Amino acid sequence: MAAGLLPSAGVLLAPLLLGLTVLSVGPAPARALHNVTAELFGAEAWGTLAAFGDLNSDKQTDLFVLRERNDLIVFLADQSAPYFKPKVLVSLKSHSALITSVVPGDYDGDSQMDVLLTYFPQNHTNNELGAVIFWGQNQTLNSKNMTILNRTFQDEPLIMDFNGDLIPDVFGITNESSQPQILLGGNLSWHPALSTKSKMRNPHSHAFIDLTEDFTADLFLTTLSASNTFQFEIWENLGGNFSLSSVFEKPKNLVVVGQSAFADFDGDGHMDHLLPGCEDKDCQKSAIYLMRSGTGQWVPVLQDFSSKGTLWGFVPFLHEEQPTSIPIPLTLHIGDYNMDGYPDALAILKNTSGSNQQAFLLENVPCNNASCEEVHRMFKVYWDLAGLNLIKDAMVATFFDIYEDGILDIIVLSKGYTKNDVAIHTLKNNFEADAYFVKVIVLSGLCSNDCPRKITPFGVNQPGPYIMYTTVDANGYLKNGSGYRTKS
Ligand SMILES: *[C@@H]1O[C@H](CO)[C@@H](O)[C@H](O)[C@H]1NC(C)=O
Ligand SMILES: *[C@@H]1O[C@H](CO)[C@@H](O)[C@H](O)[C@H]1NC(C)=O
Ligand SMILES: *[C@@H]1O[C@H](CO)[C@@H](O)[C@H](O)[C@H]1NC(C)=O
Ligand SMILES: *[C@@H]1O[C@H](CO)[C@@H](O)[C@H](O)[C@H]1NC(C)=O
Ligand SMILES: *[C@@H]1O[C@H](CO)[C@@H](O)[C@H](O)[C@H]1NC(C)=O
Ligand SMILES: *[C@@H]1O[C@H](CO)[C@@H](O)[C@H](O)[C@H]1NC(C)=O
Ligand SMILES: *[C@@H]1O[C@H](CO)[C@@H](O)[C@H](O)[C@H]1NC(C)=O
Ligand SMILES: *[C@@H]1O[C@H](CO)[C@@H](O)[C@H](O)[C@H]1NC(C)=O
Ligand SMILES: *[C@@H]1O[C@H](CO)[C@@H](O)[C@H](O)[C@H]1NC(C)=O
Ligand SMILES: *[C@@H]1O[C@H](CO)[C@@H](O)[C@H](O)[C@H]1NC(C)=O
Ligand SMILES: *[C@@H]1O[C@H](CO)[C@@H](O)[C@H](O)[C@H]1NC(C)=O
Ligand SMILES: [Ca+2]
Ligand SMILES: [Ca+2]
Ligand SMILES: [Ca+2]
Repeated sequence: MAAGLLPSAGVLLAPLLLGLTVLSVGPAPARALHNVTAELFGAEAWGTLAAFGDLNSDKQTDLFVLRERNDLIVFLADQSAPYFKPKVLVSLKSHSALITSVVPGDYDGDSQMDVLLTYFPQNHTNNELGAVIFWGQNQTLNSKNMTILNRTFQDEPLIMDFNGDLIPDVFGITNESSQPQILLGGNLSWHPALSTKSKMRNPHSHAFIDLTEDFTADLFLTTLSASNTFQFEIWENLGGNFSLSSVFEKPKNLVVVGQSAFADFDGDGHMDHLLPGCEDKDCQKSAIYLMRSGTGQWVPVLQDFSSKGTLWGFVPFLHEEQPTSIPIPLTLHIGDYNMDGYPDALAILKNTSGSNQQAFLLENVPCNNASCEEVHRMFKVYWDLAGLNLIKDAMVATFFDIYEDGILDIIVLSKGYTKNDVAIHTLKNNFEADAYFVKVIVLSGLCSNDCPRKITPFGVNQPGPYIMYTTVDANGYLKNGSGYRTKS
């Protein structure tokens, strides 16, 4: 494989490589980011980009954006600039509800993408979340046809395929019981799920992902132990029955525990568990830990968060009574930015002595420190990546394949567009490699009687590798088996 050197005049960060064992044939680190916000959005680059999905079945990923906290606008991908146009609107304005999450999916199995919204109801007295499904029809959403679920949730529900019928189901603790419940997609019937006694962590970081390597997604739960410390449970999926297969603790040093992310960090073909967090409650001392598949041991893969005299740290999650913006948990967004087979990450860090917070690219590089020896890899932060460093007050950064060319680009949301809304920034990754790359899109292949334009069914987003701000995957594309393309 030829190393993909960048053709364009990016800002060279070569000095940052000094001191590292540079791979002899490894691709050069990516370094050029181009602001393509105007060409993608025109003057419409604002609102909380909350989810991705192909709403109109044209095989182009569309963007689900929240505005004013109670409108959902779907930007459909288009052939001409601006490449994303606001076309579909559904609103909870008349309910005065504050939308908190958006999960596209086909909840009734008719091959039309629907969308599930969770929200704080008007005058909510507790912190329970309502949920509503807007039904898809004719490759769009019918703003008048919705089903309000008759239970509320303690936390954002997890969307997963509980019973293996390829129709997404809704998992969470509801107001009816302390036992987790599942709302089965299709006939929308509630059933108790799992007989766990554990309390769920809030915000949770549950995931529906194959951790036992049998090509069936298992249930990963973030819970509290009897002594109230954070722990993780893996419920193995055996033909649709979930049984507890392992429980393990958080790294001892972490006081603030972020959202778990899964990726094949060391490139051995097995899915590893990444966990960002802080060793003190104010996040003056941040860290990222890794538990390699099957080891049961946490190993730090990033501990040094200082750059040129400034100490950076993760932004701890704050529970607010009446949040003015969507609360963002402490999260890593994973994606192989430079296509070397090793997953990289994006994180939001704040200046621990100032107020600015910024998005940073964390590149997965060979380990150069005794602390990460066991896993052979670690994260290196690009402190001055041109493009990212211009965006002040960043709140979320995620990878997204904007032009669907197999190269991951970056989307950043930043505060301050208006009082209630954020600005959207899109940065094109100019990394170009002649690397072999196959994009696998995960589809249900379900297509009953309303198949779009008589084409082969393309399906809709599937839970498991779906993207939501609390989970892990860029664009919702499945990697082979457990992870990323290994080096060729
Ligand atoms: C990107 O371009 C948009 C539109 O031209 C502009 O408003 C924005 O400030 C630019 N962002 C950065 C970080 O340069
Ligand atoms: C919500 O609160 C407002 C003002 O406090 C009140 O006028 C309104 O009737 C309440 N709505 C409901 C549904 O309770
Ligand atoms: C779907 O679209 C077709 C053509 O635009 C229209 O005739 C039909 O009434 C629509 N159906 C629904 C349920 O909106
Ligand atoms: C509402 O959506 C459901 C699910 O797609 C569909 O079965 C029903 O016919 C729709 N109702 C109306 C009034 O369009
Ligand atoms: C919720 O709705 C379902 C049908 O959609 C019904 O069977 C069930 O009894 C309702 N539950 C409550 C608590 O109202
Ligand atoms: C649960 O919430 C639903 C919707 O708000 C409500 O109708 C139902 O009465 C609640 N059930 C309990 C047990 O509080
Ligand atoms: C709904 O569907 C599930 C799975 O297909 C089935 O187990 C359940 O009995 C059905 N419930 C109702 C009320 O039809
Ligand atoms: C799942 O559990 C049900 C009820 O306990 C049982 O009937 C069924 O055989 C189990 N299926 C598998 C694959 O273990
Ligand atoms: C971090 O904040 C301190 C205090 O406001 C400031 O002096 C320093 O320049 C900031 N660092 C960066 C990189 O902005
Ligand atoms: C190397 O590891 C030590 C702990 O073993 C840690 O304190 C230090 O920050 C690490 N250095 C780098 C550059 O990550
Ligand atoms: C993809 O997964 C299959 C099944 O486990 C495995 O045999 C194959 O080596 C994997 N390919 C790569 C490139 O990881
Ligand atoms: Ca549907
Ligand atoms: Ca299902
Ligand atoms: Ca990489």
